[in-house]
Amino acid sequence: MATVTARKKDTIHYHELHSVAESMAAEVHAGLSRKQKFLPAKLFYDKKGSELFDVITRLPEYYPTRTEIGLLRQHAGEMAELLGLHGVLLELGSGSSIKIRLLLEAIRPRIYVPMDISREHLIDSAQRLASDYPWLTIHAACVDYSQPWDIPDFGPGRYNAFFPGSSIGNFEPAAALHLLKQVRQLVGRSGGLLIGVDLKKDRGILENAYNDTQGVTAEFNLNMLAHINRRLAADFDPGKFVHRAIYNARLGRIEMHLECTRDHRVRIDGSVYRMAAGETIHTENSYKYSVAEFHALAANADFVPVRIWTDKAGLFSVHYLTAK
Ligand code: AVJ
Repeated sequence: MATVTARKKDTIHYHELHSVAESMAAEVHAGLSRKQKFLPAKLFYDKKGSELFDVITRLPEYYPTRTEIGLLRQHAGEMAELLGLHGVLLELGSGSSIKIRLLLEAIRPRIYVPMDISREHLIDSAQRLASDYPWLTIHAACVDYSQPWDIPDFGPGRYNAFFPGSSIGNFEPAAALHLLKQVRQLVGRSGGLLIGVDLKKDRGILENAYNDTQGVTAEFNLNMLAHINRRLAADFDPGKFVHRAIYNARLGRIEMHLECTRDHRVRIDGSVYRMAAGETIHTENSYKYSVAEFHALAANADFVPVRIWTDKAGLFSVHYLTAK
């Protein structure tokens, strides 16, 4: 276990659980070798990408974040009763500081364990929380959810996981199930999961949320190429790509692509990939679930639904589930 000390007084415990860099090159090569080129969505989140995502969460078209925050604010008391006080709180994806602050203040956990793939973002936000909540012990863990991981034993007590933002939607259904099973292992037999899940709805609302008029989502999508250029000494020309986001109703998911506008050859440490004008790189899936669909998925991971909160317009859902 390593300890990272920030600007003197704010101390958090830091755990490096995966060497994220090693697998990155292999995944990029594998994805670009497919007929439909593909790059995993986790590659959005370098420092710049995490910052752009923060901006996305405040866009008028991007309803999920503000709707979920509204549900957390409105029902924090009831959530605290269900999750219990003074336990261990694990968070998958240390994303929005507003959401975690609402929950931390409501349930006052003994230990808070933020887990995220973006190391700098994880440490920055953990350190800010440490200075604002001196009563809280924080163990930040850098994790790649696509690989199995374990956390240190934090002693007895109730373990709850918080997985906000509908980030579960980034996983293929089979991988989502696998991840929920993993979370079920982490929280144990007396544990629970509070999870935000974006609901199926009208195509127009969905597509607008991923095609904002200010072009921030486009910038977020394109930034993945700059991230890969920097990390793998590649030479993508982001100027030869445009952002595309469409709802695939058959599969119940928003798909984001980077469409190549002119023939392009990209060199990535020794290998060359050719792209033709019109060809796309598929960069993200964001699956949407009906309540029934999500309950079925959770049941397969040995979770039982306890409570669900949704907004009046039926845009977004927050579920509390406990171990079966
Ligand atoms: C963080 C994965 C939930 O899918 O809505 C936002 C990411 N991508 N705009 C989502 C995202 C484009 C977001 N998740």
